[in-house]
Amino acid sequence: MRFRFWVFSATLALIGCGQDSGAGETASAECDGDGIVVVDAWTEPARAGQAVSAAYMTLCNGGDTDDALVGVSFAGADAVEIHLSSMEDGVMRMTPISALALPAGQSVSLSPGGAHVMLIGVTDTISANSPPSFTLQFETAPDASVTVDIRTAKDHSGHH
Ligand SMILES: [Cu+2]
Repeated sequence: MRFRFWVFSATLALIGCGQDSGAGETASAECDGDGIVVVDAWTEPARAGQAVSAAYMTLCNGGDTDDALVGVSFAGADAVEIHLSSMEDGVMRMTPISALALPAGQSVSLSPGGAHVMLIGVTDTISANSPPSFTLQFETAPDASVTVDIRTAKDHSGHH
């Protein structure tokens, strides 16, 4: 079991490792919209049986009241968590968070090296032929369904 745990940790480190800039920070910018709009949702291809994968997106809260992303559900993984990456003493760490703040009039980006949606125990193959559909749960706004694009992040190579 020690060995299995090590493999799992190494995979987490690889996935959590993205661009160095912006680690631990959540980029935000002003935005307009009607309620919460999800744009640019993407994930990498993943095999059924893969230990972990991650998904990213930008959430614009165009409403007048602060909200928060409090959960993500996806039928093709054993568990889905919202994680925050941070750099501590040169080591990238990921911390599960129960809510990601979405201030009114701001867009918040989940991106490699920062906040991300962690897919734990992938059970359905994720590919361009079968793009995943997530349901996002918010503190106040109604649930939103989002279809996620498949991309390959080139910046993951060479970091291992
Ligand atoms: Cu993570």
